[in-house]
Amino acid sequence: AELNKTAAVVPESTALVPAPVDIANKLRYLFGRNGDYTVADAYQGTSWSVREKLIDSFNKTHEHWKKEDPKFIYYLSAEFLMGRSLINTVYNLGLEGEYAEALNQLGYEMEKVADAERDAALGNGGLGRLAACFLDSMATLDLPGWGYGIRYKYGMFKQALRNGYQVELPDIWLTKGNPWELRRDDVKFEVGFGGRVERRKQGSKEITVWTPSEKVIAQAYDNPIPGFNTPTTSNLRLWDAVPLTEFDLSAFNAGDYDRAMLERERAEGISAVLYPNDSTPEGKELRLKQQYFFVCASLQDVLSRFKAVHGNNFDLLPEKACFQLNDTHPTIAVAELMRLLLDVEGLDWDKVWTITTKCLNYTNHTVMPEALEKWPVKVMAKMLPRHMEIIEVINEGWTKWLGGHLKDLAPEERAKRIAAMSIIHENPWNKEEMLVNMAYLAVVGSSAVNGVAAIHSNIVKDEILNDFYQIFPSKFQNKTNGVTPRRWLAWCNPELASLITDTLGTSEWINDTEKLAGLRAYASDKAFQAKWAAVKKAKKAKLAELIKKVHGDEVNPNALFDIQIKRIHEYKRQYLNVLSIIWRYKQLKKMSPEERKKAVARVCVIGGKAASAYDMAKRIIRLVTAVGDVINKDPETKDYLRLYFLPDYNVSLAETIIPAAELSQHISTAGTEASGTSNMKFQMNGCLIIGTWDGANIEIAEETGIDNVFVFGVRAEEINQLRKERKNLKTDPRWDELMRDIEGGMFGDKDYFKPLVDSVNNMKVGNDWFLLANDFASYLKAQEDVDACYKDQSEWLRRSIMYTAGSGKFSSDRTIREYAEDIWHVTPSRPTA
Ligand code: 7GP
Repeated sequence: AELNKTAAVVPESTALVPAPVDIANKLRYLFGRNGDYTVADAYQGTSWSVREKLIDSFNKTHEHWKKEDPKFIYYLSAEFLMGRSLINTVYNLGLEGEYAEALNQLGYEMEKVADAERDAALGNGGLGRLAACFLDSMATLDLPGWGYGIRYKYGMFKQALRNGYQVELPDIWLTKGNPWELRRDDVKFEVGFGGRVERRKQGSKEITVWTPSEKVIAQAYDNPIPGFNTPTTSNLRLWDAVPLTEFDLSAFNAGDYDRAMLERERAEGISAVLYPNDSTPEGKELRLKQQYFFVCASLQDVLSRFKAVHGNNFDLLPEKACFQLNDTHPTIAVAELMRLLLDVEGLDWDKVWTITTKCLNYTNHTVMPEALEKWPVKVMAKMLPRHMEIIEVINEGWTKWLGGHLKDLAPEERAKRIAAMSIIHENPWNKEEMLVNMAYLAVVGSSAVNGVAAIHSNIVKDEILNDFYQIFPSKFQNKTNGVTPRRWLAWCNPELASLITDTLGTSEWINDTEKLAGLRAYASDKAFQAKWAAVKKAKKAKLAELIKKVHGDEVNPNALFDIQIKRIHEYKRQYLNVLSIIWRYKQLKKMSPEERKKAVARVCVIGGKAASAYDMAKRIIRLVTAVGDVINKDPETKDYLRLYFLPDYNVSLAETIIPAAELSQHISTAGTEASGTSNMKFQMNGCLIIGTWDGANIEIAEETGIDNVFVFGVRAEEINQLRKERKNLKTDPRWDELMRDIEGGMFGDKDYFKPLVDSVNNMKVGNDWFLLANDFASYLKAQEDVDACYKDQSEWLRRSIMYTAGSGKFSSDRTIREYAEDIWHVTPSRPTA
């Protein structure tokens, strides 16, 4: 019988229970704890209490959106690097006073309690963290929108150091339960793989039937995303893979225990681990399986909600839903949306193609050629036979259309161009193998294609996808990245935030970062500079504490804190940084004690993970730790120079490091870093930048005033030519000396460092691909400029203030507004408070 739905009177929220009581209740009834709490308990009690407020807000928002039926943006991403949630949730919901007070009454400090939370590390680096910032901004701007991804059981590996070498440990993050998610037992979809495709007659029509050989269930988990200063709480829906049948009892009864467990293992394997790669794809079948798994579930989910309201009126779909493909990882969506509308809904090809291309858009996040995903046709045909057929038909239509479009070209030239733009093409390294080029599929199947900083979008147009740009110039756009000023300034640096608020007389800058420009008026004000310096000093003390905890060393709190944190990659050139540190060390060694006293003291910090299979990156980490081992112990220089590798760099560590940084390094070879986003976080926190003319550094320099930034190195336009000439480069004698030092065993581990030396050795054709030697001298010069500036503290502080003042553009609110207006055509819809 139907339940009497109107009989239940649901109280509107739990908000009436005082927070301290509620926390104690949660501990009592969820964990069986009665007093004698640990900090970890305090975290659990607080977060399960806050969760209820979050869910109230989430429910209200979604009731409102259900009623209004606005157009939605769905952000499809294999990665969401969310970090911790407690502080963000409490502050975004405006509950900080209430909960700080409650914890005080129980004898705890919010900051310490928050520290007990594990990071949700379902992403590798920039791309995944950008997705997390975007969700914060979408909710804050009241944009109807959800994220869709995978609920990995194990996220980004934990990095530890053993004897100075990276070791990878599993990230076991769900064992203590996750208060920030909500399992939706009513939301699950079947996802199939493999099997065969047949045509069958159905009346007068021929239909296509795909019978997968393997099926799993995608189980939805909702992760509410609270906006700031708004009643809106949106959603990140993550899929967990579970078996169709819970347990094969007959196999078990027949004594075959392994077979009884098999289906569960196979299913759970799909959402088990995040591929720990940044910029390089891991060409494994499981990865394609993961991609299809979450795309298939997400599209079915969206279509089922659409149909519940609009029935089969699919012409309306592009007015109600659009999807952003976060790099090529979700690109199978092109074929999957086609399949669902063709085979399941029975629409015809032309209509389906129009709908599909209207609904999808694609963002490119890297210029690294190895990261442009290509799947062997064989693999795709086996795992997704129907999708392979659809891609073949798309490609036939596309190449045929191209033929017409390029009819004025000479036949040979035309054939060449078509071959170069075909979605399915030969593997250049193995002519036997055919590949599906996912970036090409994404471009052909989308309405808009964008890069993530001005220079990068130009490289996308002029180089990476130039053929396509020539044909569809208006498809290509730029959307310069941004970061959320909530997490990356207001919440991670409350001291600076309150100084800014006091000075500007308003906290409106948290929603409108352009207001930070008001700080420019105070940049040279000595009294203000002193306050600004005091905040930086306090944040430096926190980082010094952390260094002490990890390495056992006290560092000079008056030294210049010089930071480089990001994934370890040859193109990001941590190696170049180390070389300049070695050079600095050698100079200090040569100085008299008197001379040394005049030198600018530096504490250098490097942090970042190397992909597990990236051998050269691991050697770079070992070089950092080896150099640190030598210089941190040297009694002559240790007051003037330190180098620490901080292991397990992640979102939470960044929240401690960035506010403390005085100089940050963004020194990629020009034209290689698509944008960078930590550069924006450092800028917001008043940290000066030493950097190349690359990615978003350029726009940051424009906003901050180029004279305030330490820019060095060759320009992107010169790179191709310089690479050709690299083997004839006359290297700087200082460079040669450093190469000999490392090769000669100055830091031990000679043999292990040999490939590193060889990788930038000018004697070998094609080496030093990232042109470290070319930029070395100008980098050292820029470092001298840094020292000179730091000696003039008032000038340094003026610049520091100018950085924060110039960071208005780099709020992800601005980025998201641009996506919403230029690509998504989604407008705000705010529930009433
Ligand atoms: C990164 C880019 O390297 C970085 O420059 C950019 O700021 C960030 O995306 C956000 O747009 N790319 C990745 O993290 C990545 O994995 C390969 O790219 C797909």
